[in-house]
Amino acid sequence: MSDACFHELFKRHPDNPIIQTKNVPYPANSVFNAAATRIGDETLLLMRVEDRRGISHLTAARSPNGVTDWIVDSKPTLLPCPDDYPEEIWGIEDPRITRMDELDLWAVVYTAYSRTGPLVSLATTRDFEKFARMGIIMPPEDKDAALFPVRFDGRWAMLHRPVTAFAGVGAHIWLSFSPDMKHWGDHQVVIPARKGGWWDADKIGLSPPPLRTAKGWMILYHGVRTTAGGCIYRLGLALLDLNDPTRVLARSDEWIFAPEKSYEMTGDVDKVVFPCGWVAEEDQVRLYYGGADKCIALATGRISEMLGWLETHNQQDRRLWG
Ligand code: BMA
Repeated sequence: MSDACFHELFKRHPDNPIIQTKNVPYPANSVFNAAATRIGDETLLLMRVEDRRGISHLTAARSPNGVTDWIVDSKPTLLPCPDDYPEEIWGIEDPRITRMDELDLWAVVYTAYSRTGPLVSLATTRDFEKFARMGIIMPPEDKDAALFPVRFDGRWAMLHRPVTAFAGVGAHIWLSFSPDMKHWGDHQVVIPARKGGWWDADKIGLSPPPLRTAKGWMILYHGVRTTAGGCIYRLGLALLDLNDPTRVLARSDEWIFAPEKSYEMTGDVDKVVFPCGWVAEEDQVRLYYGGADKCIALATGRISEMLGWLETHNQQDRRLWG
């Protein structure tokens, strides 16, 4: 299908990229892959900032409308703390924020870059100034994790992406449960990577946290296609049952968003769109994504259009997956 007849579900903001290294008030190599939430009337991004050694930390930016007038913290908001948390030796990356109304706090799940590979860590906060670290919650190699905002039969739930040979070759999206957010079990693959020529063959991962809709939990995930010219990070949709997120109600056949613009095609890592946050206001969603591991961009979509599109692009016949 040509671009001309593909109805874009997410429209890029004309002022993209909305945040670049020059907007960070201290020296940095890149700013990208930001988590997002609402805090009062403001939109808050918790951005991955890579310093000029190559080590990442997290810095908050706040905007009254989620589009312009960003005020970026004058210094790093959450730095790696390898003295107390040795797994953070090579930085902290790619956060996902979930608002936990029951606990009146935000949970921030992030990748800690340890000597033995990436793993999943958790911190909580009530103000994005002070954070309470809970340490490692998934051992290496694991990343692309986010919590659901509610419990299921009394247990918290988390999507994540371990790399293990357990479910065959490939990196798949798993679902795990916990009584306390610290101890996790009942692990299961919920969305496997497809194989062969698929856009999401062999390696996929959750992008922003699951988004509650009337028809199910909307999942936006990235698929990593390996080509002779390098990797391409594209995005697709899935829908999980509202009461039982182990049930996949729909999964898109085609990708819905792919690197096209110069700020997505060229950067520290070319051909990457990598969202870690979205903010919904009624039917509208603002999607914040990293462009080519260099900058932050914004695209907007409608939940009703995503749900409608999934109905006609639901591909669940596993025989075709490989
Ligand atoms: C993934 C993560 C992301 C990054 C992407 C493309 O594995 O490390 O932080 O944006 O690769 O380089």
